[in-house]
Amino acid sequence: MASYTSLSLASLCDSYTGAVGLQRSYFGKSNVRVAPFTFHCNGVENSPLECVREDLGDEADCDSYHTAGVKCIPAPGPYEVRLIKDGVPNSEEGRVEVRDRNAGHWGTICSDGWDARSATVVCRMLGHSRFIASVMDDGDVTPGSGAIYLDDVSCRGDELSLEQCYSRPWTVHNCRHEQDAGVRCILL
Ligand SMILES: [Ca+2]
Repeated sequence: MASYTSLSLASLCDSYTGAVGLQRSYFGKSNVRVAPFTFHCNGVENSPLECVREDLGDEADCDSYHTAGVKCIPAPGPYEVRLIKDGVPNSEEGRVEVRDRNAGHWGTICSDGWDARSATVVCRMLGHSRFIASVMDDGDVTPGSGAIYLDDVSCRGDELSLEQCYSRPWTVHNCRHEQDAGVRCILL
């Protein structure tokens, strides 16, 4: 039995931004003994051995079907955003699309946690300097297709780019395109 958060595994992936904990032998059943330990890490450790280890003892539910796994997601390059309205790019309002500037394909952002502070960062990334930013209701945003790159975005509002905000790791989400985030930049 493994008990961890994605943060606890981040230390296993020094050169990546995203680490996702995968439970219940996602990568296949192990044929070696599964150590009955829970690791409590805060993400800054250089090795899981530096984390506080809790021995769950012989009673633990630690058979070979409960092997922990880690998936490391390559860090995206600088983000680029655009707004899509009626199927074409619009400088002031629409569905927010984001891409890794070095990789190419556009994807969307989930509206979970999406608020005016995050919208402010999007308007700034679009090059606007004097504006009032607001979020569009899900029902006013035409759903996109393809990848959903960001979810649970949380910005302070003074960031220069969305990669400086908190979010789940790139491409990790629990959303549908009906929840694609939208932004309105009212220019002053
Ligand atoms: Ca979410």
